[in-house]
Amino acid sequence: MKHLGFDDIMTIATTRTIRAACPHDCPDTCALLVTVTDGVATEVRGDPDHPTTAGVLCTKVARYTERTYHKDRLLHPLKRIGNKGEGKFVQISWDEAIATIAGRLGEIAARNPQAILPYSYAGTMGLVQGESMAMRFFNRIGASLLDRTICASAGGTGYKYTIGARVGTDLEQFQNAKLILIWGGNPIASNLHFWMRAQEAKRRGAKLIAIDPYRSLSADKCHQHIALLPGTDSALALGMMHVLIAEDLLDHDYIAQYTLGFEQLKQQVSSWTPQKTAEVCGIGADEVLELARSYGAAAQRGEAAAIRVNYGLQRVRGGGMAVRNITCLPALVGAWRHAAGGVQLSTSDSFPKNNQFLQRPDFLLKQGMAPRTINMSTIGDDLLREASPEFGPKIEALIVYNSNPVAVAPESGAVARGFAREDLFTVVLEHFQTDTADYADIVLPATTQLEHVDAHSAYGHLYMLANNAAITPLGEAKPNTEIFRLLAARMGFDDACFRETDDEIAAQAFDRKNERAIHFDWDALKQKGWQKLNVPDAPFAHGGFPTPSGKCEFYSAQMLKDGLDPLPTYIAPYESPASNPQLARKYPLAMISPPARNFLNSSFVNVKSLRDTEGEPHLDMHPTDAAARALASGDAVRIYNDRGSFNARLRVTDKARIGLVVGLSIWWKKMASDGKNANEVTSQRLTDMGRAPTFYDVLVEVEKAPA
Ligand SMILES: Nc1nc2c(c(=O)[nH]1)N[C@H]1C(S)=C(S)[C@@H](COP(=O)(O)OP(=O)(O)OC[C@H]3O[C@@H](n4cnc5c(=O)[nH]c(N)nc54)[C@H](O)[C@@H]3O)O[C@H]1N2
Ligand SMILES: Nc1nc2c(c(=O)[nH]1)N[C@H]1C(S)=C(S)[C@@H](COP(=O)(O)OP(=O)(O)OC[C@H]3O[C@@H](n4cnc5c(=O)[nH]c(N)nc54)[C@H](O)[C@@H]3O)O[C@H]1N2
Ligand code: SF4
Ligand SMILES: [Mo]
Repeated sequence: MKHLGFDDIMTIATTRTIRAACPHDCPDTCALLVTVTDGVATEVRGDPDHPTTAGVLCTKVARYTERTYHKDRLLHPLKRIGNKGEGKFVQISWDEAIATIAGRLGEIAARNPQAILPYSYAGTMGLVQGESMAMRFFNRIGASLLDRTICASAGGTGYKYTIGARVGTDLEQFQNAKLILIWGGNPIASNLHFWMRAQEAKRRGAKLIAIDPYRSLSADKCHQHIALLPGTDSALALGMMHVLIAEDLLDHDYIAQYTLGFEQLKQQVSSWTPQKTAEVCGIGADEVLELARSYGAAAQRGEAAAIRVNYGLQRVRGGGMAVRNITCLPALVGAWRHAAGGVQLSTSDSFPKNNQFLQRPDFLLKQGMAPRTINMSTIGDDLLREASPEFGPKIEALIVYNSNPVAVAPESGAVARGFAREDLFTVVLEHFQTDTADYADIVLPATTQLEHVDAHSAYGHLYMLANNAAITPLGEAKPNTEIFRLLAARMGFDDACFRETDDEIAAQAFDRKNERAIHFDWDALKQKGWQKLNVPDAPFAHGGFPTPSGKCEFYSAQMLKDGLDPLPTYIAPYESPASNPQLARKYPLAMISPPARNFLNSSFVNVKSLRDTEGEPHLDMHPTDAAARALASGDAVRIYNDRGSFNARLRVTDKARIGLVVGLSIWWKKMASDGKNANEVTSQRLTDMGRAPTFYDVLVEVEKAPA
């Protein structure tokens, strides 16, 4: 037998498995196992022991090493030498980058700190690499605040008025439901681990009903698909309530004990007959009737009737009201009595996050500062605004991290014009040279999830997770936290909180004084990877809604105070043939641009294998609409309205209902043949509540693209 010599030992690879968490803006927040061989991450797997991940990852994150080690990763700080948007940069040192930024921000802050604006969203959902050190820094400066509305605030607000907080059915219960309404969501693409539970429920005999204007991947696999017009969900819920009340499919005891305003609700929905509802929603009256009966009858039989309401339906003018109306349904039929009944929109508020510690809003108070708030969903217009008494100072500096606004924010034309302003100082912290990074004065290379530490909550399940760093940072990349630490030091902020390490921050991410996180221990979490919150199985089986009245509020006094109808009502879209016939004569087609399965918003578009699977930007159109325009599958088409236009390859398919076109998104503009994407035609108008964007409230016309 040969004995191993020194050289042999040196060549034996050392392989370790690191526990991590998926950082992406996805409800599933998977627990990951990262295989690291000789300091190189070679594989990312789903943790088989984590109950909701169950060893399964989506196609995107299964390729996370491809993204991490991508040849285009930003590895050094860069300074712009070309025009804004052109993408010409040269490498500079970290010292020069930090000195330049600190110098410029210091000079602006001395005049008016509110001329500085952070712009960030959920590129990483980590509590540490998200808004901890960054917000401490901006609060210390007294910069303008950012209203983070781009995704979920319409539905979140509607839900809170009714239920009190974003708390709902536990993901781990859905397999026990007998009826599941998949409402405005495409879980095969965007909520895979819920879909797995729904499939298990189906195997156990449950009925799945999709409510979606488009026959999405998921709708296609449900027992029934109700293809309503976009933006009409609040009407469908009103029609369902009408039928439930008219046919007495109610839980009178639950209503009496745990709800507020039933008599007013009854009055309010009396006019919403199946016929009227069907007209507004563009479906059959029988569909309304059957849907309500299926839902009510399941509850009457004592079966768990569950609703997974997602965000697709709230990206329209009445998006907040739509979610509010839908969340009234479970209380009417007593579905909350079952752990597997009720509704889930988001589980965010189940997590007692220690935001006071993480973000230090007290810096503002201590300095007597009350900065204005800028809405991220109107960044286009706001960047183009001059100083005024109502608006305050012109925005002079923009620091972008965890977001790609030039691709994702509505009405791209205006956004790009704003970013192109010569007198705007823009810093972008990124992994890649995105559409937004092309407009930066300084680009800073950020670490990915494999290279830094973080603590995670979730919005689709109830586990706290730890992300250990698996590898050392590539090139000169630094974690967001470290970048803001360096900036704070250079600007002379000597508060102790700017010296805390990522581990020290993570260790206090959740509030241990709150009983739901009483068992939170960072060291233990790092070892195990995940830990469930301490919460009951059925959140509202015995009422206890966190609303002002403690009840599920069919009538909301708070809504009245906020200038809204206190009762469920219908709010028509801004742009639809019914609500705006004049506009529809010019632009007759409704357009939606929901997520493509192989992208995560605009992340992963630059990962070739995933982009190849999506192919190129497509537009799905019903055969009738295509025939009317003499268009055929494979045609290059131009989609346009008064705000702008973009090109796509046409797919003629009855997946899109008549009158609807669908462009799965969000493409990097520079990876499309015409340098544009769907947000060229979306508008900056906001929803009824939550000041959110109306991405799916858009009318367009489509023609053959000029050769
Ligand atoms: N693969 C993948 N997964 C993702 C994302 C991604 O980009 N890619 N994005 C993540 C993020 S940030 C989010 S917020 C979620 C979003 O995911 P979801 O909450 O599922 O929402 P959307 O994908 O916007 O829309 C889902 C479905 O709603 C439908 N829809 C559009 N308008 C209406 C309407 O008016 N009424 C009804 N009933 N349905 C409508 C669309 O056709 C689509 O099939 O997914 C997350 N997961
Ligand atoms: N037309 C249309 N537009 C939409 C939507 C739609 O359905 N249709 N969906 C909307 C929704 S729901 C959302 S949530 C928004 C999403 O919009 P964004 O939040 O902007 O999401 P992404 O496009 O994924 O961009 C995130 C960026 O953050 C970067 N990033 C990730 N991790 C880190 C990190 O640790 N540090 C730094 N510095 N950067 C990091 C990524 O590289 C990526 O470029 O888009 C919205 N826009
Ligand atoms: S994107 Fe969603 S499904 Fe995919 S790994 Fe991350 S959390 Fe899981
Ligand atoms: Mo989102």
